[in-house]
Amino acid sequence: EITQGDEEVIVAVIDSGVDINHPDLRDRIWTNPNEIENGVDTSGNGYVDDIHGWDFYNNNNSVFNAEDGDEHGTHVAGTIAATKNDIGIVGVAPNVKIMPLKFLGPNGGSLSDAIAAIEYASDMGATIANNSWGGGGYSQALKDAIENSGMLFIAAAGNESVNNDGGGWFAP
Ligand SMILES: [Ca+2]
Ligand SMILES: [Ca+2]
Ligand SMILES: [Ca+2]
Repeated sequence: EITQGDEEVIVAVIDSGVDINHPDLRDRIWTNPNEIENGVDTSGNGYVDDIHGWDFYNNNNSVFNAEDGDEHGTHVAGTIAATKNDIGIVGVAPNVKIMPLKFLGPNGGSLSDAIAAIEYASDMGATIANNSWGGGGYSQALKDAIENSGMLFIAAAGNESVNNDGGGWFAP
């Protein structure tokens, strides 16, 4: 009676990579309508062949790398939008589309990549960004990117039972 989401709603998963071929996710992955796989930036957004998002960690269009341990982004994507079928799980909004934006790898991620991912999500039509990560100190650049994105910005909270209002630390 509330909502299960809509195909028109794009949720950016800014995280480690997302297994876009997972049977519970493959029908839920966003596709860049203006990009084709041909070795050039067809869509003109500065990213070559960004068919299903971008890997800011490795700086390429492969949004899932098993060797990088891309489990967390896959898990998060499933919690959001795993397909309503007879296998696996069902996400909280199984009708939305997931835009995989990887910026975390085996050694974490960089602030500049996080900001680039936020800007990409906003520019490419995501209206919601899921950010199940944290760490580092206050960043005016990150705050500005979030404020300028116009997206509903979902952030991790409650990890390690820490009060985020107190400036706690939490791992991705
Ligand atoms: Ca492109
Ligand atoms: Ca292309
Ligand atoms: Ca399922």
